[in-house]
Amino acid sequence: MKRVISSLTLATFLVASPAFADDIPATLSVDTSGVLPAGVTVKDVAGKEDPKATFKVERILSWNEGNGANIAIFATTEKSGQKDGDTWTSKALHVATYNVVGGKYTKLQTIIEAVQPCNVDLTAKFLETSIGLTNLDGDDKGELTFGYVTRCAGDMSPMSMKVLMLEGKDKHALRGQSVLDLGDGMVEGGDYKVDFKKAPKELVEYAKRVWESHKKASF
Ligand SMILES: [Ca+2]
Repeated sequence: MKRVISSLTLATFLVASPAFADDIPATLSVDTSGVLPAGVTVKDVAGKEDPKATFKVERILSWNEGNGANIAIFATTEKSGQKDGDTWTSKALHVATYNVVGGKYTKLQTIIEAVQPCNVDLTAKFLETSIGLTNLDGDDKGELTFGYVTRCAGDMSPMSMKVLMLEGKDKHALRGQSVLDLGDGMVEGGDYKVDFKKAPKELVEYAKRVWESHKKASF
């Protein structure tokens, strides 16, 4: 009798869980070689190619979903110069997503977050452990989540912080400030606004958990 129940349970599980939707996160691979795919240019990712700036590919995520292969390129552009005796640095974060079919790259989304020339302390970085692929709503599209912080300030103040979730051509965001620990139990920042439009609630709940676990990011 026990064996029969086990078989029925397995059959029910297979019917209730479309293998494809469940498989999307499992197809994820990460490339940190720093090399752009042959079908993508620096201008595609960064919006322009500046010979005075250093363009760096941090990582490329690849996965399969309903429309075929998808990639997400995480990159930065950084530039420094001297003016009036000061060193000025600007830095931009880039995320570009593509659908790849038959070697042809079709752009889905471009995210650019730039910190303008800054002559004090500059921070602009992806929160590495926030980067992940899910399919929480079980459809045919993966959700790419990532957070980042930016700041140009010479004093102690919270950073601008965002947690974005990209699904195909949809973009959802939490936008606010990181938490700055002032000591003696005092904190500043940590608030955010939710811009998830009509996304299923499991998506925004996941993003909020990512926010909570990264809001104390260091400069
Ligand atoms: Ca999905």
